[in-house]
Amino acid sequence: MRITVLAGGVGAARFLRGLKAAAPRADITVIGNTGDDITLFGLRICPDLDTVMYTLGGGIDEAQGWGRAADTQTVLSELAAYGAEPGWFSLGDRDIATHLHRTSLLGAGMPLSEVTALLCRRWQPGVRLLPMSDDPVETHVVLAGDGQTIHFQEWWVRLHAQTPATGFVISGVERATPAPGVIEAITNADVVLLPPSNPVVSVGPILAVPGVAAAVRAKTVVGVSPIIGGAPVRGMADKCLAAIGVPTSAAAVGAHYGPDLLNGWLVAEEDAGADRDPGLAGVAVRAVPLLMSDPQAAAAIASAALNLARELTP
Ligand code: FO1
Repeated sequence: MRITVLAGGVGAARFLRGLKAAAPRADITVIGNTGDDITLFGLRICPDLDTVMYTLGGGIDEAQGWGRAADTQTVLSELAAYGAEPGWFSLGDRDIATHLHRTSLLGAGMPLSEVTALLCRRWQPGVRLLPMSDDPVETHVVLAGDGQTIHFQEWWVRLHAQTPATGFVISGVERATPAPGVIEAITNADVVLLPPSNPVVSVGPILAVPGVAAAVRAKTVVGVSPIIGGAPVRGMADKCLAAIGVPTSAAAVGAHYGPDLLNGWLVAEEDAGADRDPGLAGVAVRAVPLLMSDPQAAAAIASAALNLARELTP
């Protein structure tokens, strides 16, 4: 079975770990969001690609969900001693090695997709990990009030998404082309899965790459709600949804993707009533336990997504 997954960070990485366990023989391609990418201290940092790579490769800091296990912060504290900015983004020493290597390969002219494949040779994530595009794309946040625009990471990490936003600009996306293999992976997939990632700033930028949404719409697509009982399972998706005027509910997020894109939508048992939402007309809604409390729970969710996909495949 060929499965293609559009992935954000922590939620997607944990779902993918479950998917690998649920479908050990499947050929899995992961298309990672690069809208969160940022250049700091001269280093190109790709949080979502790294979170997937480290999680599936066994190197993730499990408690934090991002960054390397057992990392130290010697470099960061030396930078702080120089007063180097920004002081709000935390980088571990082991993690910095990834960014140094990536940045020097990019500087030598290697495209991000090749750099990612090279980094994955070490981590052996057991999936093919592709960035959504080799072109630089960055998500910026439009702040309420003066309409000032700041990088997504500054809003998320420094401001903890507490400063109200009125929207997001996915800078560079209209000129971006899908990375090599992205459209083929979607077109050749038996099923496309949307993990419980942030629909606005994780899956949204991938779908905004020209050609991606049209390719996805032609497939059997099953999504997993990142909202349980009116609250995000993790992170601050509620703040992102509020910024674009979408209520924080499983039904509203499903309707945001829409019946044109989604064939199946997995919601938590407490959200079973989502199937009556007019915005989900024509979408097969199934209610299952959705809390990814451990790898076994993640595997059960992935299994439910695959069963629904099989049911819906013509
Ligand atoms: N998240 C934080 O909340 N604070 C940090 O200092 C931070 C640093 C960081 C470094 C590398 C990396 O790969 C991820 C990092 N994250 C950090 C997570 C990241 O900001 C976001 O959670 C994602 O971009 C959203 O998916």
